[in-house]
Amino acid sequence: MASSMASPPEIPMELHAMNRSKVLCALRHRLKSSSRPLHGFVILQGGEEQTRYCTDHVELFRQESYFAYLFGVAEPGFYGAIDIASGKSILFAPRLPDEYAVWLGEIKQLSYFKEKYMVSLVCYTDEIADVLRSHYGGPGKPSLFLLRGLNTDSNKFSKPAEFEGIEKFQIDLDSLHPILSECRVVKSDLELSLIQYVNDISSEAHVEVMRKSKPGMKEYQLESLFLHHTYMYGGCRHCSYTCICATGENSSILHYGHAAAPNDRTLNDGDIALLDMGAEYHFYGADITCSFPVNGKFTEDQRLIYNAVLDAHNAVISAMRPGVSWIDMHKLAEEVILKSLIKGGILLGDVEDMMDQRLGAIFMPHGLGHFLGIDTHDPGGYTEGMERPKVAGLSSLRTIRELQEGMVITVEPGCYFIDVLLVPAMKNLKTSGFFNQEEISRFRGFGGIRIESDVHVTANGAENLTKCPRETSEIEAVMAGCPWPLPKGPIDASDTELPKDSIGFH
Ligand SMILES: [Mn+2]
Repeated sequence: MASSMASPPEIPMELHAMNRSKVLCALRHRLKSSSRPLHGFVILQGGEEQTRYCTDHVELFRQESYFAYLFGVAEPGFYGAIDIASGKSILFAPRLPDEYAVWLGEIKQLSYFKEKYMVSLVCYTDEIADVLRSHYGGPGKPSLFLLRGLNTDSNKFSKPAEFEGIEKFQIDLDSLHPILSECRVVKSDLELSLIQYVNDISSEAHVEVMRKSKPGMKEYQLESLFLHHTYMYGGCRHCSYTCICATGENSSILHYGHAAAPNDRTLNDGDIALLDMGAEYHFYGADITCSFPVNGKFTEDQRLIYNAVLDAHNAVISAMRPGVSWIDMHKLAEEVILKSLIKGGILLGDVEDMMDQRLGAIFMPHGLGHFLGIDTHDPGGYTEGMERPKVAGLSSLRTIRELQEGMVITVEPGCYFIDVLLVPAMKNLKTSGFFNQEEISRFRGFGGIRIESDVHVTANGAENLTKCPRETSEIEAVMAGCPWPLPKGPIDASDTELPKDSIGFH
């Protein structure tokens, strides 16, 4: 019977009260610096429950992320406001029909939400305009600061709040989004402790999956083991994103696991597995990738590519600290990987020339990492006026910012053998000379390796929140039955040959 060293923590609602004061403080500062009055309201509309197409099948609700950040409300159909003058926060709950009590349970009193969510006042959503006007102490029409802005990962816009009577207010659509997004970039200690918790339970689940993987299984069984562990022992009902459980050559498909490629391949002896899976707890998520051989022993080729990626992962984390440019970290990862491929005899020539020709992007077409928090791709990667780089590889970066204390960012270098990139590069006159054609042919169909950890930028360095086996020796030991974390002292190979049943993994 599997068990867990982590257990679901109490949910700290003061986390959201602190988020509100942070946003209020930043907004007041902005208003003051442009000589605008410190009156009006921030108002956000929470998420609505959705049904499946034309049916009455209700999808499991997950709160909209900006609303979750400010109010921590789990239920659908709410609005939330912050009074800029007084700092008071007001929640608006939907007025539920009497039948709700028959089908969906007790209709909660407003006082229940006031206590649960630590706000100054709770009213109904059909009272928004009246309540806001009655709380307004300033002259003229009260201003409303609504959330409208571009998500630079999806290219979609957030939806500004709409409610009856909104025309009686002065609308500001531009001020809030950049301020709120920026507040989400730097994490508080309470946010960090939730992100640490989802990392702990997700790391543990990855180890559980590693231990149970063997040839003959299906990829979806690995997904199922992960989901079971994080829900059963971690109380994580949601995961941060759809699990990517790619094995064999699927491991070079960057976003494998979608409906058209549903983690349904059978694992073969000798395959590499690339598992990108993360749990979510009280809106905050983990984003972790482990790569390992499904039979528990790295081949020489797998070890070469794996260590190239691990060296890049470790070099980046060692170099991370406030003030460091993320573009430089991306290039550092590319350089470490290219140097390893040269050393391994797969590439020929000078690493500087390869960097000039952007050869790194052939093997790692995605960006090095992204902000992480309530969203897997947390906002704030590009601030106003920042433009995406145009060149290959760097154009995939979800942020190009300098690191700052309190940021949480994923470090996820990878090395993949993707035919649609590799074949043209091997033919291109500018890059063909870099390839040892004989050696690289062995890697066609190899798939790829990614190692992804969630890293907190500290005052003078960085702290890795992810606690998975990373060295090849650690992975082999854990897959052979060693406990994790490994007992102190050198790994003794004879200890690792215990049959799995004898130490209770089933
Ligand atoms: Mn990621």
